[in-house]
Amino acid sequence: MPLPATAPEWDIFCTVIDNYGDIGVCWRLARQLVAEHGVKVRLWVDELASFGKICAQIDQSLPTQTAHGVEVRRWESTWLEALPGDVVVEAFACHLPESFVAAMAERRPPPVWINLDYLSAEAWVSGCHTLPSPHPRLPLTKYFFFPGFDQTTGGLLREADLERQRQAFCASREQQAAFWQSLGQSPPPAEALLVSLFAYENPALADLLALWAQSTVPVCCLAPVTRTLASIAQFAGQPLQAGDVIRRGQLEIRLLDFVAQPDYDRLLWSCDINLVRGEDSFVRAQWAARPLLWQIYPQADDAHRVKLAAFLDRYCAKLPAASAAAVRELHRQWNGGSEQATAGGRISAELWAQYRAALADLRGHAERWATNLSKQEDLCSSMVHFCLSKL
Ligand code: TRH
Repeated sequence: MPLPATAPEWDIFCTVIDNYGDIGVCWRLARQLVAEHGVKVRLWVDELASFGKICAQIDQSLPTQTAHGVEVRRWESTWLEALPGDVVVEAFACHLPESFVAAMAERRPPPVWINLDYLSAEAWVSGCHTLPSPHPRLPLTKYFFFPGFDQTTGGLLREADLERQRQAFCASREQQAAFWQSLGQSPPPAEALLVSLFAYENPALADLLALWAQSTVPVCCLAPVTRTLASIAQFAGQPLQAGDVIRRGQLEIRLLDFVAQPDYDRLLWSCDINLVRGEDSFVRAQWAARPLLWQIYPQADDAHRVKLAAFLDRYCAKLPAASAAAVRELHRQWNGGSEQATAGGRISAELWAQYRAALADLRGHAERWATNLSKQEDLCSSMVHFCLSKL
């Protein structure tokens, strides 16, 4: 479909609830719109501190700045008037300023208004993707846009060049060496099982660390400093910070500074197993085509358990039974262990051994999974095409 003669203008609104996922997704979408679709993007963000962690160029003191071709605006609590663009994306049902919505209604033609929702593998998503929701008073329609795992959804964020970049990195010792050097790290030992660790507080982490220390093969755990720091320090028996390296038995833990998004991809591409969380790192681990262990973002009403089950049903469908059982049980324990939200999971030596035995299967499976998913249109492109059809 041809693009309009002048670059379309999009406004993306993002509130940072906690963590990095909301801004992580919005920032990725914004960059891809600029780089691949010739869109002019204004990204409105209510908090720049988290943003600064995943993009070093962000200057938290500035109300307006440009990074990677994206105009970044601090979304102040007192809204200053602004003219809406051709498309307005409200990320994760963040509430748009009333006067901005009024300006949207006055614009001719009115902007295409999208609510970008959270990712879920549940079947109902297909039926809700692109559903219109007319505004109760104004001549505006909001459309629900759902990321997802099949063609009936909006797909997943994936840059056009991502797989080519991954393959080039995995084939190049020079690129890998330069990557470790850029992190201030020596390359991890070639014989070690490499694991990246990005998780929330998790009682089962103590089990994993102890099992890795007693492992028959060396394990090197690369852990950007985040909410797991206290558990790692407790395991080590000493206070820790980014840059520290500790060794216990067969386990070496390297605590890393939070890295920029593109470097986080390289970390995932480098590891044998990626422990990821939330939404965006979970998707990136799938594009890394390596086995993953997902800690889902916990929701008060336990809705996350249904989401986790829906994903595992899809992910395990084509795995041999024993490997599927190991993946399911490890995820169950890593996500609390029982149906009671307060219970903590436990990872036994037997469960870890079952998972290790499945690892070769899981590696091939992760590659096939990524290849299949990449046949689907990516989320950014499908959103652009949807908006063009409504403009
Ligand atoms: O930070 P998260 O836990 O975010 C969560 C989820 O998005 C959840 O759905 C949402 O409701 C909640 O926040 C409020 O996990 P997520 O989604 O993986 O986001 C992390 C981002 O940080 C992702 O874009 C990857 C990036 N990242 C880096 O850039 N560098 C790093 O070193 C690491 C570890 C992550």
